[in-house]
Amino acid sequence: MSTRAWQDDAIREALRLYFIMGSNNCLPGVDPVQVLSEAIRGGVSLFQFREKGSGALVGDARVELAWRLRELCREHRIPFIVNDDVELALEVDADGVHVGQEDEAASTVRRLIGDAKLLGVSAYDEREAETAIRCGADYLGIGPLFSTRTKEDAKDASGLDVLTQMRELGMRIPIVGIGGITDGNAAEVIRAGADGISLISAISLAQDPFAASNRLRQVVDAAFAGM
Ligand code: TZP
Ligand code: MG
Repeated sequence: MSTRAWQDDAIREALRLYFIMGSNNCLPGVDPVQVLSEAIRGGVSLFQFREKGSGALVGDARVELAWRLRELCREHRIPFIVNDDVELALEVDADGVHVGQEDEAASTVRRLIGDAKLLGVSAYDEREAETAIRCGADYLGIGPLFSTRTKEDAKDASGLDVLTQMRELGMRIPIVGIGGITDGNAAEVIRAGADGISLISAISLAQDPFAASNRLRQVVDAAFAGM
């Protein structure tokens, strides 16, 4: 029997519109707290704090921003996940941790965070997905599905077949697609087998993050309603 606190159905629900952001993903001069606040109002269902890459905050400023975003999520009952930093996740009592293939091993992270917190793992293909599941992932982030300019070291876009194939292979774990997702391709991602879409720039760089997330949420909900 699993002692995991999170059930798959609750995870799937949370993955619907999964917003990822760090301060350096926002337009110049725009407050990330304001962006997340508007994005939640528009329909974001889960948030990941990813403060990395060029221009990212470090030290106390990074921790302070994590706290502010964490509190905002708590206020709105939105799960708050920290990218690739178990120590920070424990410090702010995040709901989970997300790691990529180059980060700390998923099995190590699971041991450190226990079964009460969510563990998300990025995977590019079926092989990485299988390993992540074995190492204790609660959900997978599959991508980049489409080309992205946000992640400096991103692999080539895989296209949607990887999602279809994972489902055909019988992988039932909650999955969120990532990489170059917009309101124009979000419905295809859902129809290919994802439980939700995760994205950065389609919301973080939008002139109106409320309108952008509201539109994305409508597209995702409509895609599920039509299946
Ligand atoms: N992992 C794979 S692609 C990506 C990450 C973090 C970046 C996604 O950003 P965008 O702006 O939604 O393409
Ligand atoms: Mg990473």
